[in-house]
Amino acid sequence: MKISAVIFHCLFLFSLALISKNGVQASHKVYMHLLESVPAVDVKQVHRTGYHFQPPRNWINDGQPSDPNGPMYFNGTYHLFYQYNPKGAVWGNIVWAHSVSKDLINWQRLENAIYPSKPFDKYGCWSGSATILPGNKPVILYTGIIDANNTQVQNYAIPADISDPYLRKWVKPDNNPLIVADKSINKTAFRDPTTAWLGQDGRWRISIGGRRKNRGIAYLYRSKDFVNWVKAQHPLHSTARTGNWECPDFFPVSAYGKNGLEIDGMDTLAEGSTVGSNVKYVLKVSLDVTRYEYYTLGTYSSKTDKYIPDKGMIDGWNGLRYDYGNFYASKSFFDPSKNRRILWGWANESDSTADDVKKGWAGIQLIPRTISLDPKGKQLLQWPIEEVEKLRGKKIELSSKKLVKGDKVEITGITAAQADVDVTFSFNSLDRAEPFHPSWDRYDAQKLCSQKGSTVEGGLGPFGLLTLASKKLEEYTPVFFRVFKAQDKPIVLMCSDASRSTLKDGIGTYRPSFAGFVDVDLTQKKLSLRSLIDHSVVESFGAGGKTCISSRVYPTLAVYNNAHLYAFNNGTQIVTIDSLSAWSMNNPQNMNQ
Ligand code: DQQ
Repeated sequence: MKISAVIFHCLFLFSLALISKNGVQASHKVYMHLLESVPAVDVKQVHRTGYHFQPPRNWINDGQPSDPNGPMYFNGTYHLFYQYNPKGAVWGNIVWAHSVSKDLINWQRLENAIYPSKPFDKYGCWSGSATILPGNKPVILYTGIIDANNTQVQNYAIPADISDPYLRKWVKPDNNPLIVADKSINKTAFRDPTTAWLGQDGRWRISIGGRRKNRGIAYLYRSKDFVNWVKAQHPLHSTARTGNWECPDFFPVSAYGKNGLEIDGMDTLAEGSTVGSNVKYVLKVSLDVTRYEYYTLGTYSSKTDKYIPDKGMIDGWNGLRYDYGNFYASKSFFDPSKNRRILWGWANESDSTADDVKKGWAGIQLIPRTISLDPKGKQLLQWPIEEVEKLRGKKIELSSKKLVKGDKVEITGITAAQADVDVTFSFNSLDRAEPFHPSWDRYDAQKLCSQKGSTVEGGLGPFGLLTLASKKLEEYTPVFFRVFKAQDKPIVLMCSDASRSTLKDGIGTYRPSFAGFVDVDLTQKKLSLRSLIDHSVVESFGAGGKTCISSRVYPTLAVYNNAHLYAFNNGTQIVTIDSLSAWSMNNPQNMNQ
């Protein structure tokens, strides 16, 4: 076993040892001593985002939002629920907070929708999903915590008044819980029910995340009436040595075009003569041990009720990730108003817990993304929803700008701390690309990025953007590509490197050199990059959304008007900025106020 693999293995065993210490599956860190403290409402604003979703500024105190829950579009309104601690900026006291929007940009905060109040959720209302039942009736399935040992059951909630356009109040009927763990299930790792789908036999299905020893499991339950649920003999899917699966998400994607598909009746669609092989299925799981989200593409039919990943898919820690940075507990939903599937993900802070308490807030929701199948059928494409473009203000453009080795061009005239940048780079040749050393790990992009950072001279690359940069580059977060030669085809590395993002004292601040490989065809000799920059977050989409990386960073100099944006090249191969558009981004009218 290679040293890195040994270290990884040890870390895994160590994590499992922690997990099994009291038999409770860890999820969020619990800071008991901070749960009751309500910080003064002196919210530190400097790293607060402008156009990302955070609870409004003066909502008692800002608390900590985490997992997006039960997103749905109902009667012309988007609903976003999310895990929320109403009492402080650390995880705990979990309720379902609720916000609504007409356009996914401007949000109105409502009262908490689901909160502990009954024996079946007395110790917490954890993550779950919404399903719209026939007759246009929304129902929420969520995990209730019933005791101090974290025993998990599955509950449902329905709107108290279906005619209320905002569905403000939710009731939790007395026939809850709907599902309790049987003896074969670890009841402290049994949570996060998916949106339900209907099989051809007319029965509903849901999946619930968990683990048996180290095997990650997506349990499958069926029901005729949505009330009585029976565990299927075989799970929807499971994978050895992946640890606990949280927040599973299971949905169909169209094999052609960008339109999303409903989950409801999804395998009828797949097997119907008109659609048939035009559908693929996605199973995403949030791996508690690595805190990344992995997905596979595969086949499914409600006759077998098994999801089978396609040949060649890596089903485990080396698999495809939604995002190679800070992005977790995501959930998708079908938006019938625009025939698209939308993905919401949560980005936690990368600063210390003490910083979060001082700021009075922690955690943001990343910009929702449309999700579709890449035309080659081997990966997904993610792209910021088109609505975010409504926030674009002043625009500047650049084209045909050559960057020789060492060049750094400032993109001026926009608010670099709150911006949207879309750039396409081109190059004449791949000849100068460095060879990919056989000893390098094809799956450890992050390690490679930490060794070959943006200042390490290369052949083709590093080139890209320096975001949230101070004037003299004491601080910056580079987002860049580096191309390597390999036997079969070039290997493209994409990095979002937080290692020099702040001068702040290092203690407790996580500054990873996040990175992923980009499976892209370089025949056209072009690479595109879009970055959404918002004070303490940089969300980047490589090659049209094939590889996405989100970083949380805390500059001290590169803030507000002192933040700068550059395009750079530190490779010997000349690179041209074919086209670059950058916009100042406005704040939504009534979000984060
Ligand atoms: N967060 C929730 C759990 C879920 C985890 C608790 C993922 O339901 O597994 O707040 O971040």
